[in-house]
Amino acid sequence: MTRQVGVLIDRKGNIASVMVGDHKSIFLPDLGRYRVAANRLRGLRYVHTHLRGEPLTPDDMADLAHLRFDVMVAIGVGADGLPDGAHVASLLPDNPEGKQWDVQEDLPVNRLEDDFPRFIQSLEEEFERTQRAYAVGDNRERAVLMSVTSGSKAAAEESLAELAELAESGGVVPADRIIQQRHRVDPQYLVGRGKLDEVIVRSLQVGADLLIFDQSLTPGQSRAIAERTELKVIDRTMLILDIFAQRAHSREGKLQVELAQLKYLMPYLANKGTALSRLAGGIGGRGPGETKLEVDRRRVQDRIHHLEKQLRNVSQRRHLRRQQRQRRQLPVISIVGYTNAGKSTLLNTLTHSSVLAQDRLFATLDPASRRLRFPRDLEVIITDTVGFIRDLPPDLIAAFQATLDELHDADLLLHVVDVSSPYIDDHIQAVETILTDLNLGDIPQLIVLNKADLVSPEITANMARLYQGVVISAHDGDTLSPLIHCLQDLLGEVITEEQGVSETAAAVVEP
Ligand SMILES: Nc1nc2c(ncn2[C@@H]2O[C@H](COP(=O)(O)OP(=O)(O)OP(=O)(O)O)[C@@H](O)[C@H]2O)c(=O)[nH]1
Ligand SMILES: [Mg+2]
Repeated sequence: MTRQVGVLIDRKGNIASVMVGDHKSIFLPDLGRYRVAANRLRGLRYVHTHLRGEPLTPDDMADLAHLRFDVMVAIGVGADGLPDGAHVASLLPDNPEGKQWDVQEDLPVNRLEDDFPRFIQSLEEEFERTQRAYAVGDNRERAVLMSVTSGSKAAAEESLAELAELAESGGVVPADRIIQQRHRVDPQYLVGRGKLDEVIVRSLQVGADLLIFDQSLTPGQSRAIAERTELKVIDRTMLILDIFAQRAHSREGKLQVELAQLKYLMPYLANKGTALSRLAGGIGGRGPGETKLEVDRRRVQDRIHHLEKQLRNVSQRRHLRRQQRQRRQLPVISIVGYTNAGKSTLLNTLTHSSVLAQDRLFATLDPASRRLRFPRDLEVIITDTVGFIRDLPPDLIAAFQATLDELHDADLLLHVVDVSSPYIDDHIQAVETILTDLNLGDIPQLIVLNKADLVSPEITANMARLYQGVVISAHDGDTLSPLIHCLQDLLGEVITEEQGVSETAAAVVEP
């Protein structure tokens, strides 16, 4: 007897499959027919023989994890062909030790007669009970966040913290975070296979069916990972695009987001794999205005052309509006800054208006302009626009060109910074980089250190010196007078400089 024999048994005790392998392993059949939600056990027990009495192998444990079997049993076969002891492993619900599975070795085979239905029922109940701890009061989707890095763990953690905020903003509960440090990424799965199996078990433990990578995935990787894990798989860019899709309200915003999404997703449409079809509808697959993302490549190409044409029209109209505004010669102040820094709040407090301000990333998508009259009888246009984030997807910048172009009209950029963020330097740097990329580096800029109420006065004083900024608390109108004074002075300079130019221009135009 030189071959292992295995059977798959369903919950009712029926044999679903019989497999014959070689002396040390068995090739498992495709379990596509037994697909279940990624946060459930498979409903199949896998019982197979081991010919040398060897314990469960790493391959056995990998199969247990990635196929989420109810239990994995290896029965030793004695020289007489009769069963020896059995090794039994099952996946564990969330536990303080962070264990993924439980193994019992050398059980007498007759002990296996124990009531399996009762065992599996209580195991499933325990899974449900512990999963509930991660469901935050509702049935929002839950996600495991994954980062693969060759850099420091601290940097990866910082980046995952932001990814968690993005997930929250997108309406997803970030249930757990996993980091893998490796020198070179795995070409197929980005992470090592063992780590990916750990992710599968973690998803089961926390009841997640979504896996979000902090790093960009190639279409091939996202397909391979989705196939192995049976999870929905998206990357940071897709998550940001999805948030934008949820927030787009204006016609222009919708056109821009759909264009960015289609351009980003285009390569994923090459093969109609499971990866994309699984996304249709849920997070990562939401189109603006609930248009389902088309899965047909050629039609997508047509749609991209159509959108580009419409956007050209929109931006022409926008251009006209801007010319009219320029004719009125009101100076323009544009508020820029990292997302969630408090830009919209500042606009609201300054102009007594009520544009949406929320504690979530990318609350603002559509730009808003308001008139603002200063005490010294100076009137300006002040605009609030979409927030920035590090590694803003290039397709998104390209698609938002029309919106961002408005910033070129600004006479002054108010760069709002959240002083209470531990990542203030990174945020300022990210904004500076984007401003330079957009050729806005030459516009006069004033750093506004916001949320001063959240840190001590000593810290804000230090920051003000370090960044040469004005300290405010955008919530509170009473804190804004230093900013208003500063703006009047700066604008006074800008305007006297500009008036020289526009007077000559006017002299030329007029007959
Ligand atoms: N404590 C405190 N919170 C503030 C202050 N200013 C804004 N916030 C809060 O910060 C959060 C983000 O404010 P928003 O004005 O929406 O920020 P934003 O920069 O427009 O953000 P996006 O549009 O998402 O890029 C909201 O919950 C505000 O209430 C402040 O001075 N102090
Ligand atoms: Mg805003």
